[in-house]
Amino acid sequence: MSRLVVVSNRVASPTETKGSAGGLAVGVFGALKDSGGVWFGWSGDVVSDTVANQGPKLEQDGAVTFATVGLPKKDYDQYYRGFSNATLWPVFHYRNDLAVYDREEYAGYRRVNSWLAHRAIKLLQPDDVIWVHDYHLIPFGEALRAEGVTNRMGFFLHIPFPSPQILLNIPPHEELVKSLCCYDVVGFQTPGDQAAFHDYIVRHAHGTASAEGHVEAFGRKLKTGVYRIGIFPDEIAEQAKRGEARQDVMDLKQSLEGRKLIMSVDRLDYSKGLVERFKAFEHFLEKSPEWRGNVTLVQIAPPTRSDVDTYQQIRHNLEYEAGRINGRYSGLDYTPIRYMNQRYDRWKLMSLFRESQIGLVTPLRDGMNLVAKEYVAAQNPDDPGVLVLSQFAGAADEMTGALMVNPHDIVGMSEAIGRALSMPLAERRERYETNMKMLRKYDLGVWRDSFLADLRGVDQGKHAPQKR
Ligand code: GDG
Repeated sequence: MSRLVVVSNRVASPTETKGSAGGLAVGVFGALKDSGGVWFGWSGDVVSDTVANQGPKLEQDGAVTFATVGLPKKDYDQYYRGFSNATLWPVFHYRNDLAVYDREEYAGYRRVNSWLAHRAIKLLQPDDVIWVHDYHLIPFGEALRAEGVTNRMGFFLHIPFPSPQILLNIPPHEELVKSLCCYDVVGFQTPGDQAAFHDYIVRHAHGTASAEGHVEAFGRKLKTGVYRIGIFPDEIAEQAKRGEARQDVMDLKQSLEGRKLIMSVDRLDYSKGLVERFKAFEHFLEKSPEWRGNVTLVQIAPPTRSDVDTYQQIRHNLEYEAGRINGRYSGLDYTPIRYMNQRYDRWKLMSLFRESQIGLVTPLRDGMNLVAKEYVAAQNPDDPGVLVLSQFAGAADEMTGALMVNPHDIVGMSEAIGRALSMPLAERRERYETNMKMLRKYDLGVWRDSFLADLRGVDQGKHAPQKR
């Protein structure tokens, strides 16, 4: 089997991959171990130009090489903080109102992609299969092609692909889609994302796209597909169960004094609908006085991208809302919302999920949302909690056993909380089983293997220079 080269914005270190990293890193690492290969990308460090140009730092773990580079401050600002996270992220999550566009940042985004591609070329072998991840690296494949790389190359988009009317807001939208067409396989999380891409191809790029995912545009042929990212449910169930008896979890249980628990875990991001969620919980307490003092919402929200302006704003809003609602409904021995702006160990999260009666996962827009899946997998099958899920998470396609909500409908979410809290055991079990079936059918291994099977199936000679 040919080697695999994975390229992602951030590369987990070998120790992280084995320890606290989420399922995704573990899943990708599994594929790398099977075929041998390289995981290439940014180390997460901001360094001087001299250090950045010293070449990738290499760490070996069995048949897998971790190759990382640091980024100079200007590149970090333009590529990561700028175009990736202040333009692409908001627009792809349908938040044009929060997006800024700056030509220099876009130039920096392309420049860094080309620079990264140059660094990666030295690590490549002729029949390596290259798998590029996410919105930071859309032009990476095109940059490799420009250097004459003819390997099979695939791209997976972890976040939503917006409908063309939204995408047109990004001035260089055509260049971005053209870059995507340089890959052999482009993967999306849901049929809706794939359809939005096809729609752009047909209506704005004068190309063709078939229902089977055969796309022709910009003089290129590629395959698109839907590859639903998943988890390994049994591993999570195991982790959640093992944590049950550990001190931190017992402490939490004790501090709840028999109250019902609602769990929410999200990176602190405006796409996750945190403020709306807090308001829905407030509305629930307002309309259901019998529940005041009897139910607690634990919101864990580790900070991310805190140097991008809009992220500071969401943090302030959330702190304000938590304070306001707690001011209104707290008692001497009761705090309705426990809001933690910090990262917790993975096992702890899974055990807390298992202890809770509701998993409240209400993003305004989300590519998939793995927390929704982890919540279900962590439940005790004999007495499972209820997943309340936004219809705008990619996971909503599969998690049909969830109570589905529109995160803009505060009253609707508040009603769903009430319904979940009083749901009979038989219904909870039935909904849990429905969700578990899908988690098993589309687990992380299926995602990885189906994408790689399509990529490995591409004719390797496709991009070879024509002989005269
Ligand atoms: C992107 C897309 C898509 C969260 N807090 C802590 C922690 N987490 C873990 C969760 C979960 C992961 O991080 C978050 O994954 P999500 O899928 O929910 O969301 P994004 O980070 O936005 O991921 C998303 C995903 O890519 C995969 O394709 O589903 O739509 O936006 O695993 O458990 N882990 C630990 N401590 C925390 O405090 N250890």
